[in-house]
Amino acid sequence: MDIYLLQIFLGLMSTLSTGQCAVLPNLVVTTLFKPENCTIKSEVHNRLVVHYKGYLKDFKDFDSSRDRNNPVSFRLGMNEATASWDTGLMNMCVGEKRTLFVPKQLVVARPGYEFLAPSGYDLLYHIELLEIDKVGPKKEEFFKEIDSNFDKKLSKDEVKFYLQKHFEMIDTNGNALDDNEVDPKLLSKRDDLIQQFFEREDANGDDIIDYNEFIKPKHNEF
Ligand SMILES: [Ca+2]
Ligand SMILES: [Ca+2]
Repeated sequence: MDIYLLQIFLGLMSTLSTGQCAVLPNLVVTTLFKPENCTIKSEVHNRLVVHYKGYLKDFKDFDSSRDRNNPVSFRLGMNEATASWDTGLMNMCVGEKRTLFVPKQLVVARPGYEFLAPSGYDLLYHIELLEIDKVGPKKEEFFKEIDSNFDKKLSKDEVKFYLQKHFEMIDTNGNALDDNEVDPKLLSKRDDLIQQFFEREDANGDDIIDYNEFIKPKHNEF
């Protein structure tokens, strides 16, 4: 990403809000493997990327991200995936493996994550933490700021509008402008910036950055 665009974007990101974690007394969390190097641990707000396998009571698996070769990403402690994951995957380090036993009365799947938690069954998950993205919540706020029609997709027009809005408030040195005067240097860069932004974030090249494309951690993240 263009460093200048990055500076603008980072500067506009909102501060973090506070997340809450429910206490689930009947959830049984067992650590199967803990790497020796375990200094960075998962906390509320972090975006986690995990592989999991979910089993019903009879040990028949109902779902597996490994079989699909497609890990699941969610924000910890933010009521995104399931209540049991919000609680059971705290203080975990990359490479660590846990099982979570979730009695059926605690099985709650959030919208968009229904595949993780069939209701009416006791569930057992085998989970491996692949990545911790500490900037996840900032990206979340940023996405919402650009997504003016709230459809969880960013169009080029929305990004253009967003940049335009902020170009009217800032000059090339990052100083505030008076009277909605737009710096022509910024305007001349706008289409290039949008192009670079889409090259980076629009993984499937359909000219729409959907929510999952955007929040998926990139290896050269910020
Ligand atoms: Ca949108
Ligand atoms: Ca796309």
